[in-house]
This record gives sequence, C-alpha cells and structure tokens, in this order.
Amino acid sequence: MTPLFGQTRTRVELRHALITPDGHVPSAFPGWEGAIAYVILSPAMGAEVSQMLVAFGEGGGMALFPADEHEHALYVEEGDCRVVWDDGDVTLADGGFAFVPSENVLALHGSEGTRVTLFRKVYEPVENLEAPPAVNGHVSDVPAEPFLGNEKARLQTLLPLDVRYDMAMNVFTYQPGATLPFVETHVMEHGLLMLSGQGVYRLDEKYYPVRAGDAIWMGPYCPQWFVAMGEEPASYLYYKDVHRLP
Ligand code: UGY
Ligand code: MN
Repeated sequence: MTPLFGQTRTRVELRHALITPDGHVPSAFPGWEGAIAYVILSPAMGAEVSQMLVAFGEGGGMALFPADEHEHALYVEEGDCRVVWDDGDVTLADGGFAFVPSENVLALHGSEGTRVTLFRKVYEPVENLEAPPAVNGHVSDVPAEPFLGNEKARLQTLLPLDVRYDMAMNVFTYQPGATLPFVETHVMEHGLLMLSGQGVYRLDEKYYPVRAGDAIWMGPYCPQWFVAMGEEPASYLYYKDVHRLP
C-alpha cells in the first residue's frame, strides 16, 4: 500500500525522539569513500551521544573518524566490517561489535551492503584513572542474563563492566509479551536501535508502536518502558552513559 504523503511515525520531542527509516537522509564526510552515514541522533537535538548508521555502497568503501576526544562503539548489523585504529585491526561479521577509545584514528572498511551502527561521544576522563582499552567480540558469545530475574527479558552487556568505560552498549531481548519490569526514570541517556521484532515503547507520556529499523533517543530523566508484541522476540541495541559523577 502506498503511504499517504506527509505521514510518518517519526517524532522529535524535547526529551525523546523516535526516528523511523522512511525519513533517513544521508550525509557524506571528508575522507570517506563509498560510504555514507545517516546521523540519526546527535547533539543538534539535545543528545550528548551521536548515533549513526554507516552504510557502504557498490564495491565497498571506507568511513573515517579523526583522532580527537570522541570515542566510538559500533555494532555490525549486516555484512562485514574491518575496523582499523592506531594499534589495532579486526574484521567483524554481522553481530560483531567493537569499542575504540578516543584519540585514535578510526577507519571502517565495509563491503557492499554492510550496515554498521556507531555510537560516538566525547570521552570523560577521570583523574588517576587510565583510559579504557579497545575491545571487540561477537554478540553470540555474550551471555544473555535474565533482567532482574525475568527469564523472558534478557540483557547482554557487550562492553566490560569496568569504571574506566564511560559508556555501555547492550542488547536487550524480550519474548512476546515480556516487558521492562517498571517505568525507568534515570539520569543516563540512551540511544537505541530496534534490531528485530516489534513492540510498544513508552517515552515520557506517549506510547509508540516500534519495529526493527527504528531508532530512539531517550534523554536524561525520560520515563521509559517497553512491551514486546507479535509472534517473534523483540530485541534492541542500546547505548547508555555510565560510571561518571553528575
Ligand atoms: O539499562 C537500562 O537503563 C535499560 N533497562 N533501559 C531500557 O531498556 N530502556
Ligand atoms: Mn533505561
């Protein structure tokens, strides 16, 4: 069915946003070849994190990030991606993830059709605490722990639980009908990508139907809750700022 003109599920509010793929508009950046990015969340909307979908075109390409105060965590949604930084080089298949600390040149080489979600933020150093090391892995090697004892809502913590890291990147998977157990309200911010399935996300006072491909921004103190619906499990990848005093 052809959608009516002028309609979208996308909403951009003061403390939250739902960005659906129909509204995506690409950006090209200096030094990039054969790769574009959809900058889905960014400080321009009031977020501290940027969330980008990097897509590689015909024949593959390269996306480049200069060495500065930004750190990056990425997840390969589709395809394969060679991740190269100052003193590291790893090739990730879909479901692969990596964290690269700030002050590194970061290059992503993807074959045609590869899609990578990347979280980018300014690293917050702490006196007498060394910078976090780079890490990488595959989502299928990370245990899925019941969330607050609920077997039907399971959390995978991709980055180490170590206070040197000031960001977390997790995957949350819900069986149909499972929910976040309570309406969370917290100082931490989230950037989120629906990886599979569907459900309803409560953001502030509003309830949004969401499905795979949708992205969400939850600013600090945005009340949030989720219920998975439909026949399949629903899962999402999300970013959270952690381990720093307000
Ligand atoms: O880690 C979290 O705060 C997570 N439970 N929030 C969320 O899924 N919206
Ligand atoms: Mn939360």
